Amino acid sequence: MRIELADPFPYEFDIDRTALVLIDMQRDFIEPGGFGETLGNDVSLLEAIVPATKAVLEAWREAGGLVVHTREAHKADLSDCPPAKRNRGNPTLRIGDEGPMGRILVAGEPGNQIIEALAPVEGEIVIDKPGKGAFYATGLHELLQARGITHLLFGGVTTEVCVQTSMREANDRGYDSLLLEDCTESYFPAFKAATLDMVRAQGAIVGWTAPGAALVAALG
Ligand code: C5J
Repeated sequence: MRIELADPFPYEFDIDRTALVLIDMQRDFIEPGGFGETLGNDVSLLEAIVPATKAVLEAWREAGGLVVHTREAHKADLSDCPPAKRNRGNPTLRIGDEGPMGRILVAGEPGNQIIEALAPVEGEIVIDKPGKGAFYATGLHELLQARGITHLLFGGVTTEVCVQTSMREANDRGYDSLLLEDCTESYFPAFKAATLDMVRAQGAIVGWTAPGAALVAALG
């Protein structure tokens, strides 16, 4: 298959060797009343990508492609949360504190669940990741290698933090990665725009970008 509209040049992939990776589409980042909003962020920016992401997810499932969902999630005892991550800055709520939807970034809490519209179905991989990158301390690379995956299609939030970090990790591990432009978002639109530019600069130094509809069209 080929996404003609991909930037900076067409992207070719074999569906059997490609996974759709949706990064951290969890309630606390996206839903009104969650952790993201308590930090003063405009979560409507992130909510706005849900329809395009759902359309891609449904088309990808229909085509039989592998789906990976990630959540930024720590163990309840925070043994996998470095003090440097927990103590940075002067936020009103820290990782592990009780937030509006349960303990912040703790596995199993209501706010840590993937939003209902994109909820994983049986057979899909769900990765709880303690870092920003999906490959750090997760075993994701081994799971993908065991399935012969060579290409990754990324969506999710936030573009310049967990999505970009994961895509760079994937690049260093040899995957050809594409970021779905309207299936990713940041609380800071300028950071999203800069990330898309950085990814595809210098002849796709990190990977490609393309609109979700271009992927759906390629799937036929
Ligand atoms: C993610 C974050 N998922 N911004 N986390 O990007 O802290």
